[in-house]
Amino acid sequence: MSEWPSTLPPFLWGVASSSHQVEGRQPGNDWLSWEEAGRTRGRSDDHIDHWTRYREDVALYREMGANASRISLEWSRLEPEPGRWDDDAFDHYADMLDATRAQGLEPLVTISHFTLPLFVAEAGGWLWEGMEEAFLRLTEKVVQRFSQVRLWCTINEPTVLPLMGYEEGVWPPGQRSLRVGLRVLSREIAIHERAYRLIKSIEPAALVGLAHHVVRFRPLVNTPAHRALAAFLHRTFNAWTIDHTKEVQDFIGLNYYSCRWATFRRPVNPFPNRRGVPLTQMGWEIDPEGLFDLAAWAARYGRPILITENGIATDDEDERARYIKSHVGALRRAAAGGADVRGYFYWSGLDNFEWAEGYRPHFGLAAVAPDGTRTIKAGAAALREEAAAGFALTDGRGGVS
Ligand code: IFM
Repeated sequence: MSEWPSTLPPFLWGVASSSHQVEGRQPGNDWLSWEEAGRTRGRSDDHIDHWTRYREDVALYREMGANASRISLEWSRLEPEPGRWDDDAFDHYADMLDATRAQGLEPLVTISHFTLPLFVAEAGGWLWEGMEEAFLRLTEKVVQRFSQVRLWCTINEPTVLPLMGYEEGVWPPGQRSLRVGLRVLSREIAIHERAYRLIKSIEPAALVGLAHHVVRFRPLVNTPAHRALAAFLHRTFNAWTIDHTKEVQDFIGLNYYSCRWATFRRPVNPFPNRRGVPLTQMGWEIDPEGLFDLAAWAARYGRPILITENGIATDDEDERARYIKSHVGALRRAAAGGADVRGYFYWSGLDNFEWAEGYRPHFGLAAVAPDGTRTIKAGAAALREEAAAGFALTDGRGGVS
């Protein structure tokens, strides 16, 4: 059982992003190659340029009411060739983290958020036999160098990468095999376990976890068979990964966006939408109650819960504000019921590059013009208001502070 350290803010109000989605000036990684091969709706470019505008951005996050920022490290910058570490890139990230802390924002740092250096991807990516050792070398280097970081996430969405890249084939490396996808997932879990132990051996006080994508599965029709199917999908997609890593997670990090409806309609698709309901720019249904259910469910693991991502792609700022308020409200209810919720990270601070979907989905609390000018959107006020209202904590055993 892990406790929440008194040295951290009692509740983290954060914004989340990842290197490839906002930094620009990428030196070359598997996603850039995928984009160059025409596999995405448009290519990522340098207009956001968080890599050089990070000071402005962390000030903006502060203005949005945040006291935390989740970022990821771009492995291809830190180790552009096997064993060649780029000191300038390390220094640059150190500056970024210092600037983050100087704004009063607690950094939560993800080591791997989907992208891989070319030398790793070309050797076989997550299935390369040298992957585990390479990932651990990177982990050791970054944890030793960035000792100001107290919250580490080893791997972002370990189930999404195998699904999109190895089963559906719409992300790199473009394979289409469930069997291979499952091998990737078990490899990620094994790597997480070793990385967790390594980080704790270097920084025993750091909190280490995953950011796990969860979906609320609901029965499309209220029959025992549909309920059983929804429960099965929950066990396989949501619970399995946490069940297999619960001894090596100091917090349960959940990325939650939406629900999906369990149905036997053909072709069989474990992630169908309901028909005739409003959907976001990502084609996802809005279901704050799903976040309540999943936070309440995750309380069983006896760890602090961080919502490491939650957000909406829309151009309707009233809708964005309602989304934030209803989801934070759901979390407040889960906490009142005993879930030890310690953070809410909105995805994302800035409009950014949404992988295969390109720049069209607008998740950001701030818009970014082609010349890089940032403009905070009206919907961002919802995060500021929620943060100002504070969050009633529970100790996970029914006590409230
Ligand atoms: O943009 C992504 C992020 O990289 C991982 N989680 C889901 C987000 C929205 O699709």
